[in-house]
Amino acid sequence: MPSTRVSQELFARARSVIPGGVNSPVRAFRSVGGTPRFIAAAQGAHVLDVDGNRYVDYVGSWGPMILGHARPEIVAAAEEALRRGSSFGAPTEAEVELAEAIVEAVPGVDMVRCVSSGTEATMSAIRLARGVTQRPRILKFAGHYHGHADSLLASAGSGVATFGLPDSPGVTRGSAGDTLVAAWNDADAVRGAFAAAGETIAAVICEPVPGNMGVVPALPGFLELLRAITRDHGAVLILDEVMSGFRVARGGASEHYGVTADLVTLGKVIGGGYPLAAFGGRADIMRQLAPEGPVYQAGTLSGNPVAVAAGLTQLRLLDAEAYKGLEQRADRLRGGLLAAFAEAGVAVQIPAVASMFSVFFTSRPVHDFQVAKAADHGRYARFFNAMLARGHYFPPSGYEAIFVSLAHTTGDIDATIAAARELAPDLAD
Ligand code: KE4
Repeated sequence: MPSTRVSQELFARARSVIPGGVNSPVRAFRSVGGTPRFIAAAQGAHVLDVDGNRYVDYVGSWGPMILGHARPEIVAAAEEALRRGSSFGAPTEAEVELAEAIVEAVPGVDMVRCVSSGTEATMSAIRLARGVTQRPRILKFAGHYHGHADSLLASAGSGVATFGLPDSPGVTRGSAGDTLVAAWNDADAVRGAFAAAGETIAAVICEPVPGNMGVVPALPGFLELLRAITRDHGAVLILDEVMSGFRVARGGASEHYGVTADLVTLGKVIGGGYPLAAFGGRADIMRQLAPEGPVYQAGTLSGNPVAVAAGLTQLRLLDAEAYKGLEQRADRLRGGLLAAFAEAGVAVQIPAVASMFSVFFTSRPVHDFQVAKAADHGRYARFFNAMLARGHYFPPSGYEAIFVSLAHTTGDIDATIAAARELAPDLAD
């Protein structure tokens, strides 16, 4: 069993000065148990922890590292930008180039505003939608995560589309109360919400490829329903592509499904591993943003030159060949895992959209959060820890997406599959 002594020591130190010892909860390994690995370095498809253990990495910093870690072109671009100054609080040419690249790639995006996190992007898109429609309510879906803005930390009550209940202490009923929550893929719940309160709904927001309850694809026609019903009721359709943007296709899920939103939020891949996110969409809506319009939004480090240099370099390397290569890698890994579990008689679902997929230990097809939650997450924890011990770092939660990168070789993926075949019989009980 590889040593984790230094990670354990650091984790003990961290817990005395950082809540839970981490700067983001999922990193704490709470749902899989064990000691979070403190990472010392990363290169290509591999991460190295502080005890010297090397892993094939399928977390990829939760999405940004689509080209692998420390990609030379991105390192060089960031270094070059850094030497010219790290932050000016003033406009730069590179921000214009990044906005133009996003406008060119993402269907329906005429204008873009950069921010520093996905949470800022979705929070701002919601405010903009409420500002332009003068309506208070938003409709989201159970199991979808859009960052930690108050109005989006609302969980579903029982029943069809219910008014959101605060999903965290500190979120007031006031801020969650204007959030309607429906089950994903439940067309009747969406129709019911609009029939009951359509004229008060400013926006529908969804992850068009959910990746925060595991990957739970939209059923055929569901995204088209969201597009039609928002258009019919004068509501804004917001596709939260922070995770799926530039991941499932260059134009994200909008391109993959052929559904054009009014607003799109982006993050992760567009920052190349730096704090950079964005929201964009129809010009008539985006022009309502300050300073051109009355809807206020701002950010000290928005469009940061170093982050923009890295993100722009990453986007410029993501051509059609890149997406073909990503899907080949993901298909190989997914197929190998399915075969390994089938051979061992382990019931598993591995839903996928393009190169995004996740592993649910259940025999039931997973179409919404209820079924995702009913999967055997204890078995996922056993899978996670057994793979980690063998040098393969999957997401430390069954509610996350598995990411390959263009740096993963066939050898890396086949080694991961071999490890899964070896341990699958232990998961059969
Ligand atoms: P950030 O504020 O974490 O940059 O983005 C929030 C966000 C918004 N929308 C979607 C679809 C997202 O997936 C996210 C963040 N994703 C998580 C991964 N499940 C980030 C990892 C973490 O929370 O540490």
